[in-house]
Amino acid sequence: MMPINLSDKKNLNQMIQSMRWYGPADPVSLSNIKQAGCSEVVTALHQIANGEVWPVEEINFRKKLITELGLVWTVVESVPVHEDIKTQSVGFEKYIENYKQTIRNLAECGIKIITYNFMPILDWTRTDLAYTLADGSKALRFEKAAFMAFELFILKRKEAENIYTAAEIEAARHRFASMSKTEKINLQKNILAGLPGSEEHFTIEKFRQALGSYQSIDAVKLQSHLIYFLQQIIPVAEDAGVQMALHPDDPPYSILGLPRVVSTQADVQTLADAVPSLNNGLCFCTGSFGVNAQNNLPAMVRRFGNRIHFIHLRSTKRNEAGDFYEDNHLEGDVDMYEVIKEIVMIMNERNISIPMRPDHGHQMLDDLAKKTNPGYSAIGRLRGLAELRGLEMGIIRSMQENSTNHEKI
Ligand code: CS2
Ligand code: MN
Repeated sequence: MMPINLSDKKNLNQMIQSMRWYGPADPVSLSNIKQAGCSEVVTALHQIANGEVWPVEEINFRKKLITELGLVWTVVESVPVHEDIKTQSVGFEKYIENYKQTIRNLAECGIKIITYNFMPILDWTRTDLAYTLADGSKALRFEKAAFMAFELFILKRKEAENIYTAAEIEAARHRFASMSKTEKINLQKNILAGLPGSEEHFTIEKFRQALGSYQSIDAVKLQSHLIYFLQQIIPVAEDAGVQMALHPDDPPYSILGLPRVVSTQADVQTLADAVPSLNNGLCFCTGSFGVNAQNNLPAMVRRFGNRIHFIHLRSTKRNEAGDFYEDNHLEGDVDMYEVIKEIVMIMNERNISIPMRPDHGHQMLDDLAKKTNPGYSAIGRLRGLAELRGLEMGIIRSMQENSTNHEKI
């Protein structure tokens, strides 16, 4: 895309501010979200079993709850993709047909941006849901040694012994020995059952079975299954005027020997080349892509700008051991200033506003005494959103000032 001349525009478009809402049982209410300054919420019908069609009546019922409060629902996060579609197991076509019908039904209700991911078995993964930071607030964290300890000594995945170095296995053994019984139980829970948005909950036995179903599926195969899925659903999305927004892998690399195919710029490029329609788009999650230091986020926003239909803003901080935790939204490894600058340029080139949400937040202040979905606290996300909107406003104002100064010269 060609950079625009900002002086041609009086008011630059800004991002649409939203928060994720898990439905009526979410301890963070719609009115909390409204008071945080959001104009929209992002939600999903979590009560519907993975793979089933979302009926129009249920979509409208949820929509009514939202609009009654003066909020808007334009983005779904997520319509989960059934495992049989990812593995192409016998009968998977039925689930693709159901997915198409859900796309049509959402469009009929006026909901036209659909987030989804293509991570095998597990959605996002963390080992620690209450990592205490220096200021006393709590963050989500992925600690490699703890994850390996789970894999080697709780799950007892034989093949894992061959993928880690002797030093890594030693570190994991050490870490495992240092854990209390409760810590071990929590670790297992966090990985297999604990995170909101992941639609599946596993026992160790069920999880071993699920891993077994991926034995013959490597990254090349999984990618071809994703491309097949896109070839099937994107024409339907085009017809219905729906933008599909694929969320990247979190973390953006293979775990537990499972392939992951939406982790890098090259991965996204392959999918865009295979199914060029712009309805085949992205949920640009800076926190997920940002864990891989090779991912140049501002450059990726520029490159895939036409395909970004939804944005998650969050920053992570990595270390050399391969651990990362979720940092304050304007700190950590993500250069949020550069990312938002690119987003503002892209939005104004496309002449649209793209919905965003602060992706996760710390538990802080009164959050610490409240039980919320991990990552989805009220005050922590409010802090993130407040910082992000301030940064965006500063960027927009200075862009406009620079262009008016140009005019004067
Ligand atoms: C997570 C996920 O990183 C994240 O945004 O909160 O729940 C994510 O939203 C889904 O995987 C998207 O499909
Ligand atoms: Mn995200």
